[in-house]
Amino acid sequence: MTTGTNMSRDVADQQFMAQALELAQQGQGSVEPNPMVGCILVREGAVVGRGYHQRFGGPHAEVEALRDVGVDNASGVDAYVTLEPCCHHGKTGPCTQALIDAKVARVFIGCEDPNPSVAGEGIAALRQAGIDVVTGVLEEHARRLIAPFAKLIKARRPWVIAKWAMTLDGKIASATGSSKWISGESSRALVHQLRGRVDAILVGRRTAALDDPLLTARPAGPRVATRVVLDSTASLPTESKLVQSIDQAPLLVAATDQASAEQRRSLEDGGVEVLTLGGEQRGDQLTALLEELGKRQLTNLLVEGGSEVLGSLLDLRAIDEVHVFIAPKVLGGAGAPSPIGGAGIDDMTEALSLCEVQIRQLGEDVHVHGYPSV
Ligand code: AOF
Ligand code: ZN
Repeated sequence: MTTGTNMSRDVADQQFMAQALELAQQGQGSVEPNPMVGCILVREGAVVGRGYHQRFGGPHAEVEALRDVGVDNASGVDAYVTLEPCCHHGKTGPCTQALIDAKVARVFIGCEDPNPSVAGEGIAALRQAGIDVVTGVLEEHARRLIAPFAKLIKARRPWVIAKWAMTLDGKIASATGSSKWISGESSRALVHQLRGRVDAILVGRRTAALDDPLLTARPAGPRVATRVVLDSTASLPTESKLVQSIDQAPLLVAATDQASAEQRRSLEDGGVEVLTLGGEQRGDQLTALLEELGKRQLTNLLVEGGSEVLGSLLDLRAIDEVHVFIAPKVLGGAGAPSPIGGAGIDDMTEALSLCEVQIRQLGEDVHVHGYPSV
């Protein structure tokens, strides 16, 4: 049975871990393909040091926090780290050694590091040095924070974020293709924030033709995403805004062997990279694309439509996170497209359902965010 004192002790531990998790989030968009990590140092119930992994290749959270308190003043502190401290020599030295050298008393950990060079060995190294280690503090939150990193490390594919905006009657454009704008300004601002922190943004050829989008983040975020168009024949016009804005962000056209050498060359002359995806079916080609993006260490992929691409991703069960914006507008029209095409799911009991759902109002729109349950 948990005693009263232990109970309040646990609550305090969770509160410190919650602070570390919040701190970690500040690295979002700057640390990938590394994980976001935060660290809080506590002495006698008071926070004395804070740190987070700020940018890829930079010092780890624990080192930042030790520097914050002063390495020589850290003896006897408790460290709250959202991720198991590393024990390997990467771009920086092992954090386990930094904590041991600083003589911290105890280490509280959110979740294990899925990186095979760490994977429990960091915890073991700390214990071996006689440090008290408590694992699994706010573990679900800690895992959620590093889910894209874990996906890239384990599946070698990016984390797929599907986004769409639709009317109350579930349309993403009118029957004639008009779609500007379904969602309001606040919703679009959130999409620009997403664009500014992901590694790549994917659209289908038809969406690129109909909307002629730029797919850049305005205002710019911490990261410039590579724009990707799924375009089997590489027929994206060189006059399109995507090609014309090549100096603002890289553009990758994911074609197949159906693309003529001439089409390729005209895009390549405009500074576009043209990729040839293997596979007969759309699904196989998309899988090949995800694998290629994973090889390039791209952690987060935002998919902005259209319904064919999102449909294929749903059919592949390849969607990891969903942002939907529902505008209080009605378009009607039997021929007006809905957000997700593809083969779809036959049985209602098999429908993709979201978990950890958050619903909020953004201007006049409703924003639904969640993760497909596995
Ligand atoms: C930690 N604290 O703040 C982070 C960790 O190439 P490096 O040296 O930056 O190491 C990257 C790996 O270290 C990364 O794959 C993950 O396993 C771990 N990240 N570990 O103790 C941190 N960012
Ligand atoms: Zn480290």
